[in-house]
Amino acid sequence: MKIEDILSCTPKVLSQDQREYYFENGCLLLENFITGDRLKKLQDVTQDFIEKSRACSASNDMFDLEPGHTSEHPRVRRLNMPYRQHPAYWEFTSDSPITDVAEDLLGPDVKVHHSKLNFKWSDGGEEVKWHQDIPFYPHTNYGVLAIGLYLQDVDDEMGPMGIVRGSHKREIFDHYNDNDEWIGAIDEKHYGRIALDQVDWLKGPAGSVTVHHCRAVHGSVPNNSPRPRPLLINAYSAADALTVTAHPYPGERADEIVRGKPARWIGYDPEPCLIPPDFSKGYSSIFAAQQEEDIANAP
Ligand SMILES: O=C(O)CCC(=O)C(=O)O
Repeated sequence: MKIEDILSCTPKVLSQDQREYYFENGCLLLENFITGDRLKKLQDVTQDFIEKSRACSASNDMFDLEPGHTSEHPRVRRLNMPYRQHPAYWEFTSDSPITDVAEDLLGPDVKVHHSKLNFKWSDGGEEVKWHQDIPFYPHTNYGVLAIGLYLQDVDDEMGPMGIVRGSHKREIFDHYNDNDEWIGAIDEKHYGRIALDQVDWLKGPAGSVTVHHCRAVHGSVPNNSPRPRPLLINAYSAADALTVTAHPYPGERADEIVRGKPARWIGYDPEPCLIPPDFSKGYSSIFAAQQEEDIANAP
């Protein structure tokens, strides 16, 4: 849908100013947006998954673990596809105020693309290098975004999500290195073309929500604080934006309609998008790709 058509629909939860800020800057922060029992339930369920991770000694379909993870001192990088792991996550993804945010910014017909919970553990939880999301999952148009929920208070010391304002309107960068290997990040040699002096560092109390456009350049620094920084991310697309390459997390509820109805017509945007590796052969995570851990078998 065109931006003006989206803006002409009555919003569910955002003000018109917030929607306009998003379309202009490619990002948005909603402080204290999720509160009370809904937040507490997600915090409790997440704590149970951390306990469960103690039984794992290597990354698997559920957990992406940091190299230093042990049963005594868990260090979880990511819980993969949380909404497949527990109904509380699915309820949050499919029918909550963040689904309303997706609708206010994508239009009335919305699909969920995938979900992940990035922990960015305390005392060195890994950075996420500057990247754009859309090269990981190209769609026929750019009506695609990601919404993050901070499950704990997040300050500057904890590696909050940083988003380069306005970068969604500029170029899509290469995410391969000079050897044609997928690195899931923008090579430093291109940093001169990113406006790194225009970063919004999105932080706030537990329950604050971040939104970023699929073309927005974003990343986060390591977490050197003594507190983990769990960020529950759900990515959505407009119903008329169809995926054109293999889904990184195929299967249950990938690309399921969560608002409105399926599209009858495909929406196309004219600008080209980088093609990722063939993820039908397996996908591990952005962390593994960026740290060049599994580069041979993951993307
Ligand atoms: O967890 C973060 O700080 C950023 C996550 C992110 O950009 C991603 O997983 O694509």
